[in-house]
Amino acid sequence: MSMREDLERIEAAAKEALEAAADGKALEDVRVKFLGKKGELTAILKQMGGLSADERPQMGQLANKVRADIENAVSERGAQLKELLEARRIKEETIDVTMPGKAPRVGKLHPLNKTLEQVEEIFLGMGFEIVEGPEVEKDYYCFEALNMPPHHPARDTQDTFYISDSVLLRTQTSSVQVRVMEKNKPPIRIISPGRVYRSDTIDATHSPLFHQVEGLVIDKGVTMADLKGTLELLMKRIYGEDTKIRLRPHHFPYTEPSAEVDLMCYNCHGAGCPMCKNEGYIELLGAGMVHPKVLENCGIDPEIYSGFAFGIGLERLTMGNFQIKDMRMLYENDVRFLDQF
Ligand code: 2NL
Repeated sequence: MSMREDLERIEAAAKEALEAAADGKALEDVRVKFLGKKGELTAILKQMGGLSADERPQMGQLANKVRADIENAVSERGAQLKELLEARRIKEETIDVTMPGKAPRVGKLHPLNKTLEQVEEIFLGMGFEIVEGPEVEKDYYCFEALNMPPHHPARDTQDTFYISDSVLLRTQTSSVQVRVMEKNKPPIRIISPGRVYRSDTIDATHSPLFHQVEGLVIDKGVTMADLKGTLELLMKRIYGEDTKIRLRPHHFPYTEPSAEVDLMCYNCHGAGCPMCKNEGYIELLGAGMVHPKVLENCGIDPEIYSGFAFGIGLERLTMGNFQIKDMRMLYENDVRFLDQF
């Protein structure tokens, strides 16, 4: 076969191979195969020495043309591939904006947190601060400072989770307020929301873990009227402006006098109905004037200062607010239930 035929065959083969090259890697392989140092064209050129003197320049010229042609074809195919691949990529990445979307599931606040936020908002509006403290507490802050000495029935192992003789899960958030009184001078205006623990058997109105919002106001000249006004405002904001409250005498070791506070039945507005067992009122919380001994224990002079305190069960408030009949629903995390609030 003549060299001319060889060169023409190489050019045709190169063009065919370029046509078949489908990506950058294949294109480069073709380039090396035909134009590289160990490529087919180089192999032919090495045979130039065996040609006659008048054939040599002709073949040289033809070889150069073939090389230039193949080089052009390589870069042309390169540009073509680039466009082709880009077009394919764009096609593959096309998003159909008319397809229906996947609606994200949006969570919502738990009814307990909803009520708590509402209560916090109301007290912040009255100039109270929100204070939190430890759930694992010293006996002193939970009982002793609150006028409940070692053998007081309220600290019975029956309803208290002890961790050691002097450390326990707090049974009320009063412990937080004792800590505040120890460290601060009056005036004090705080609420302390949080989890509390008592060894109760679970039923529709009891749980060993529940939530409290306690409140404390200490200043000169604070009276029971301030207590009643504050609680009345709270309940009017939550249950409506026509809501009334009622105070009944009670006993707590840490307040004197003490009262249980009833809420006008939100179902019958005081007329009497099955909801309030014909009472017209529903028991809601405990409160009273801070016992002088408690003030003394916390370094506050009861001859100069007085104050009121109250403890609200957040569960009970929430159940009343949203008409929930069974407390257990608040802990079961059944989305069908929680979705309703
Ligand atoms: C209830 C009633 C109450 C208090 C909590 C309190 C706090 C301090 C001093 C005095 Cl630092 N009292 N808190 C007062 C009266 C009642 O809770 O039914 N708890 C379950």
